[in-house]
Amino acid sequence: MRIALYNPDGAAQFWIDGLHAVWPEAEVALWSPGSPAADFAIAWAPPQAFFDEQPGLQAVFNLGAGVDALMRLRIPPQTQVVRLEDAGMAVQMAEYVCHAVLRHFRGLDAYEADARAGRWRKQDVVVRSDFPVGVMGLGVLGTRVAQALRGFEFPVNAWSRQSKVLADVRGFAGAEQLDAFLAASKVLVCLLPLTVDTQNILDHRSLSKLQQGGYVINVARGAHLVDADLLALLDSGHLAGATLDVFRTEPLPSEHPFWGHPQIHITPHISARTLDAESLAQIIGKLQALLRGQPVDGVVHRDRGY
Ligand code: NDP
Ligand code: OXD
Repeated sequence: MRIALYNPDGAAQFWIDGLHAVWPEAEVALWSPGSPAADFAIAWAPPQAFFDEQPGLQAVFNLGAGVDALMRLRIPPQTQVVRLEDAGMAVQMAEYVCHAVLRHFRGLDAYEADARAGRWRKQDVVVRSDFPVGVMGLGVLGTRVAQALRGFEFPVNAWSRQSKVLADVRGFAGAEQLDAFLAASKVLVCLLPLTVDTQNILDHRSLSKLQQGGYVINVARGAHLVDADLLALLDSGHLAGATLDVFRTEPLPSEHPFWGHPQIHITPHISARTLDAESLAQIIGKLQALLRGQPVDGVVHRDRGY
């Protein structure tokens, strides 16, 4: 068995050693143009040539949860695309989103500014019932985030493609319930996959539907958000702020107006990092199942794009 690696997050040797520990006879190597064709691949954002040169790939394991970069490529029809599910990312996403929500809800930025200025001042109390949080995407990560927010007793709404039931969370589904979901939410957390249906979904129309003083947390993909529309709604005062971890162009260009914006917090795509050990263990388990001819979770539906 030949396994091609492309752009593993950590050291390539970690992956080679880890795979050899289970399949000592396997040929595992970093791919570069002209490499021998492989049976399986473990890759993050490979170029088109990666697939063009490997027409017999049985499966590609995406080194991340989001497969939008792969879905832009022509992948051989028989190649199964398998993504990471959780693999240590869900708890990180819950930490990040809860931190952003709590920082805004408790006015901690204002307290930090006051502390720097040597000012002792209490903000008005905000009650949870005035702070409903809407989670777009109730998949592996969105579910964990919604549950973590419930742990802090926020009212939580969730929107998915198909209807889902999650304890103490108000569910909305499909395009026809999007406006009702937005109108019921003050804070919006985007955890959707990037697909033809979801690109630019955070635009002026949808963000205007959030409750007055709304707050946007985008931890999914930069192309979900129309940057100029967010800026316009911050200027108009309809939105109070945003926490953004993902951007249309990464790294965020130095001249971008998000940098230094007083109402926008920025992080460099770190809300949920890919963890080597967890990812290796999950991929080994899935590859063992595939080799036994068993079904595996996390196979991407190419027609819907996630
Ligand atoms: P899942 O595939 O498990 O969940 C996706 C959710 O989105 C599902 O609930 C799905 O609905 C819903 N959805 C998809 N399309 C639509 C639509 N058109 N309308 C309404 N709902 C829709 O993905 P994960 O939770 O694992 O990951 C979500 C995304 O998070 C990834 O695609 C990636 O882009 C991003 N991510 C970002 C990271 C970061 O560090 N910033 C790290 C990891 C992931 P249904 O349940 O009905 O199928
Ligand atoms: C992912 C990511 O999709 O890191 O896993 O963004």
